[in-house]
Amino acid sequence: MNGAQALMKTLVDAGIEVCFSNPGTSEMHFVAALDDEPKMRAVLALFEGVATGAADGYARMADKPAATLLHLGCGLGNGLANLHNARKGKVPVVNIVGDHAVAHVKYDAQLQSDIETVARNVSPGFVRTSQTTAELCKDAVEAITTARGLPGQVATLILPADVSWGEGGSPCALPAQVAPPAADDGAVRAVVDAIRSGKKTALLLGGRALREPALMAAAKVAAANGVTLLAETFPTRMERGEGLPPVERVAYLAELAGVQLADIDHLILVDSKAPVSFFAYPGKKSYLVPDTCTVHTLSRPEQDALASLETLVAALGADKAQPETQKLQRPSAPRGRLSAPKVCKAVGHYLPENAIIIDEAITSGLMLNAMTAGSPRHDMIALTGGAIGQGLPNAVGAAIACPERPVIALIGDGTAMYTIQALWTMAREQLNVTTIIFNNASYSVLNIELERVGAEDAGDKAKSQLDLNGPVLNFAQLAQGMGVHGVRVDTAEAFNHALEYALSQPGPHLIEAMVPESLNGLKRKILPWVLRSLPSLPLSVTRTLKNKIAP
Ligand SMILES: Cc1ncc(C[n+]2csc(CCOP(=O)(O)OP(=O)(O)O)c2C)c(N)n1
Ligand SMILES: [Mg+2]
Repeated sequence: MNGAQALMKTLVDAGIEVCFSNPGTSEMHFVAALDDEPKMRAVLALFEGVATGAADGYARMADKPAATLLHLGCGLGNGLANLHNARKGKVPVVNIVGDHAVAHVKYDAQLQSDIETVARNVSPGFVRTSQTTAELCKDAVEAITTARGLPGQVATLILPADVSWGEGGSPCALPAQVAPPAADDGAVRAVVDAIRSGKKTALLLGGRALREPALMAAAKVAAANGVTLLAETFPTRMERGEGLPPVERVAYLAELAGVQLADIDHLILVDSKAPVSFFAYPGKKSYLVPDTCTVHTLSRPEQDALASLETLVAALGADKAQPETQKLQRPSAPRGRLSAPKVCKAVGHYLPENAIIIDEAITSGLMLNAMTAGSPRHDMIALTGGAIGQGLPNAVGAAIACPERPVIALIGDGTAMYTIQALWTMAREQLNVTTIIFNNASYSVLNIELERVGAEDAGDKAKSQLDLNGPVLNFAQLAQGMGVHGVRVDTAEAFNHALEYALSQPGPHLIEAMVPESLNGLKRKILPWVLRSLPSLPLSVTRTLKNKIAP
């Protein structure tokens, strides 16, 4: 066996059965070894950001890592933004990055670069250049173990071409996985005391605590003790809809998050971190927890969130509590001229059972949560690291992990263009993905941010950097050009029809929704003013405003 063949066997024996690849010459032995291993599915991506984002989406849904195959430092660099999103989401990914043969490095050939430095930012827990064919699979086992542990991580194994082609590779087996610990007794006691204090208490759920069994345990705590349930702003994967406990996400806009957190005396973290503002704004706080609130940690990311919540339920004697769950309550089908809220409404109206929603709709998705809250049970995947271009690749990976489940990806037009090549992979693999692009011809959110950061007197040159209005992109045609059925619609009726059609036919579909910006004209003008005045208004008024802007 050569190194590549042994590595391939090590990967599949460890349950890694999909490789999202964009190879080059240094990876050719690994590519050849794919033929020796029927259990490894190889999925070609036409840009590395698609491969890494697909591996991320796959792991979020399969609960185990996929491999990526990337070409040296430049290929890895192209894939970095989505590895960043995976890292922030605590998602396991195993990168295999090809490198020059060890003896070739000193010649500083064209593609020679410092791969480890590129990798370290996204895989702080494991970066290694394997030195010999004999050691390669031991290195791979360490990479996989690091990736799969809690919290999940991105691990990067750099594979020199001669280590790959060298003879004498021997596959290695993974050691048994060590069960993660539950919350410490002291932490549980402190949380019980906080909950019993009679003060206003909230559980802030993140990571694995947003999956059904953990949600049910948290909802028992809520039902028995009047505790509020909150979810982190950008969940890695959140199970929601009919039959599951409703949980409010902490808002993206710091001012609105401030409203949600204003009267909480005890905030209890469960696989989440205390909320901070996405960006700093002049004169505004970065840390969003009110001064009067005490933060407790029930379960850290390296601990078992479900077991921790179950321990808490037992300690509170809440086993028999009846969790509040969501009833089926779909919005009606929208009518008339199309708008982003109407698209969200249609998604809520038509959402099939067991769908996977990928939300990278940016400003066009402001109503998505509210419109799908009472739809049939589904998973929601969000932009965990804020690096746009995650959604389309995630859809590829999610559809490969869950071929029986419909995937619906809602993507902003600006965002879509970062990793648009994902459409080609959807067509090639015939994935059940319905992509909805909101064509508002703008980086709309940045127009709002321009006002919020206090950049005064933006002129035409500044505004042109946030405007996609010439030439206007045609996503239906882009889709067709990559083998995906694509339609462009500008009425709600046509959108409804296109969505019903897409959901009833297998394979990928794209619907380009021609919509005005959700926050435009007067709304954009008054939003910064409303946000600024929130702290001086009574809490009940601010709650109403929050529910109007981002329910
Ligand atoms: C990798 C990366 N580059 C740039 C940005 C900055 N950015 C944030 S949102 C955005 C534009 C989003 O536009 P679009 O998808 O059209 O959504 P809209 O604002 O119109 O709702 C940009 C460029 C980012 N977050 N990540
Ligand atoms: Mg846009």
